Formats: sequence, structure tokens, C-alpha cells
Amino acid sequence: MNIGIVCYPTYGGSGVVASELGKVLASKGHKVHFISYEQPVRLDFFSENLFYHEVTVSNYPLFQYPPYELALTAKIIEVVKNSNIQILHVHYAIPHAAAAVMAKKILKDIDHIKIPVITTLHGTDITLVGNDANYGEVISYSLNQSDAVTAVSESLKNDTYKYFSIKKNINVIPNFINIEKYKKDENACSRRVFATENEFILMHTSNFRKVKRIEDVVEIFVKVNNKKLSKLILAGDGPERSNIEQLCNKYNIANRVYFLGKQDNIEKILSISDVFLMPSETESFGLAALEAMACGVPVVSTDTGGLPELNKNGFSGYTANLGNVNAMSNFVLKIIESPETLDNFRKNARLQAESFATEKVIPQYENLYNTILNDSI
Ligand code: GMT
Repeated sequence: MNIGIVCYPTYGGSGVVASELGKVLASKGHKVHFISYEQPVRLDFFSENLFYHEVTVSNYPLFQYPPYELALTAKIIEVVKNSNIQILHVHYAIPHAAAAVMAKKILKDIDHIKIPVITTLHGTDITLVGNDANYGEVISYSLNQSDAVTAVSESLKNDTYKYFSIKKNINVIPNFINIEKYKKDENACSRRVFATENEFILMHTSNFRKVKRIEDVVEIFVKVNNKKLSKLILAGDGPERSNIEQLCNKYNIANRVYFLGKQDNIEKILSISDVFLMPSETESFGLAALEAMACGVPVVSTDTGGLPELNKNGFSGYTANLGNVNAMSNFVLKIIESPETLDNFRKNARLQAESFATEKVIPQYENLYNTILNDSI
């Protein structure tokens, strides 16, 4: 199958899911054409089945806002025609779904080419950005005009129905994980680099946006560290980083916190971590938590959005109400209270992650592609 994938190229979860999906589809023999404004971060290698088409937006003094959506639409049309794309899969509603629907209409009306569009919703496109009343009608229209819509959790599916006027069925296809790559590897990284033998290691990775509530990560850590000496590893980068550095100074814990910045092989650091923290305000799925669980790291998270679908309370970790840092720190202490308890949670976390293994999830996308293609003949 010739598949076009439109996505953000950055470290954000939707770009990672789209890139990993494309890589697996390519390994199964499909020709996958990525369309984005930069080479997606995880596609920096050669494969005979992977192609990258860059969207370039021409600038002109009149444009205060260069028309990215138009450039993207034009690029989609070009790629569909030149590469005989059979199905177009766009990740993140804004503005990708709207551009794809416009391209689909132009291809039908001008070139008499039928191109089915699948839109995958990832979270903030619906829960944060999409909720902006200005975008409502465009998003509803683009989703209704897509041939299929998928969401990464039941929770996101319900939010989409709540916030937008959607008349079609939304398929839930969760995030997935390569459980061969993401697994605990004792030799990957020396625990001693970060902590002494008696200290525990708490970890958080994200794009350091407000929605991640990293100040809660710090407060949970302070409470845990008061009872059991620990270290905190923060991986990733983004707008909140300097605020968080200041908060660590305020709590006098700067010498206990490591800011690692963006990391490509996060599984190595996860391998030496004891508990992963995800106190997000909202999280449609929580890919970073899934990566942690695959590496045998139990998760303490909020119970917002799709997190309870991933993190099974009392099994793979614990979930608590948004902002309840007391409960979350107590849950961390409960997990690390004995080596046996920690070991049980580690095993359960891995077990739970295995239910989201690539081999179980990717066929759901392939089946959807086949159904949509058959329907559109
Ligand atoms: O918030 C992020 O980490 C980025 C964002 C994105 O769209 O790039 O992630 C969303 O999509 C991921 C992949 O489907 C999900 O695992 C994340 O939970 C989701 N983030 C939020 O809902 C806040």
C-alpha cells in the first residue's frame, strides 16, 4: 500500500506515534510517504520504503502569518499525484485534518482522484487547542469529512464527542510500544551516576509544558525525599524548564535534581529509575508513561483523561486526583516501601505495557486502512 502520513516532526507524542507507525508499516513492505515541515526526529535513517516530503512556506512581505495550511494542502496534492498515494493518514487535527480534507476535495474535483483521509486525534488538538471556540466548526467539519477518525483513548473519544459536533463513529486505537527496544536493561546506564546505593530514583520526561504540571513533580519529590532519600531525573525540555529550575532552588533540592534535556535513548535512563511521575492536568494517553512501564518502571499519575486506561491503579502504579501531591507522594512511598513491593509493581508495569505492544496495535491501523480502501472503491 502507498500511504501518506502528515504529522508534526518534533519530539511531541503525536509526531513520535506517527513516525513509529510509519517505520513499522515500512518494515511490513508498505511505501510510506511523510509530509511535514521538517524531517521527523525519528526518521533520520535510510529505508527503501520511507520517503520524506518537506512543506516549504514561501514568505512575502504581505504575510504577517505565512500560509502553512495552504502550503501543506498543495504538498499533499503533489505527493498524492506523484507517488500514487492510496490512503492519507493525518495525525493531530489542527491544521492537518483541515488541510487533508481540502486536498481531498481538490483532488476529486480537479483531478478525479479519490483519496481516503484518516484523521488520528492525539489529545491537545481536542482537549486544549481544539476547545477554542474559534476552531470548533472547522474541526467538526474536517472530522466529519474524514473517511475515518481514530482517537488514542476512550477518554479522548468521549471528549471529542463532548466538545465537537461529530456524527461519525470514532475508532479507539491506543498508542503502542516496541517492547523489544523498551525494556529494563541493567547494563544500559550506571545507577551510581545518579544515586547512591540507598537512594531511590524518581523520573519524569515531557515537553515541559504547563499541562504536564512539573511543579507537582517537584512537590511530590520533595515529600518523598523527606522520608526516603531520593534523586529526581527530569528529561526533556520546553517552556517551563527555567521555572522548574527556580522551584528546585526554592526548595533547596537543586543538588538532588538532574535536568537531562532532550534524550534520544530514554529507555537507558528509565532502566535505572524506580518510579515514574506523570501528574498531568490532562493526558489523552500518556506515551511517556507507557515507555516507563515497558522498562519496568511503575507509574504514579493523575487519573485524568486516558491515564486510568493505561495506568491500572494498584497494579502498574497508582492514580490520584489532579493536584493531590500528598496522595501521589504517599503512593510513591507505598511502592518503594520494600524491595518486594517495588519488584511486584515493576513486573506488573511491564505486563501492562505488553498489552500495548506494537504487534497488537499496528494491525488495527492496517485493518482500518483496508476497510476504508474497500469502502471507497
Ligand atoms: O503532550 C504531549 O506530549 C504532546 C502531544 C502531541 O500531540 O504531540 O501528546 C499527545 O499525544 C500523545 C500521543 O498520542 C499522547 O500519548 C499524549 O498523552 C498526548 N498529550 C496530552 O494529551 C497532553
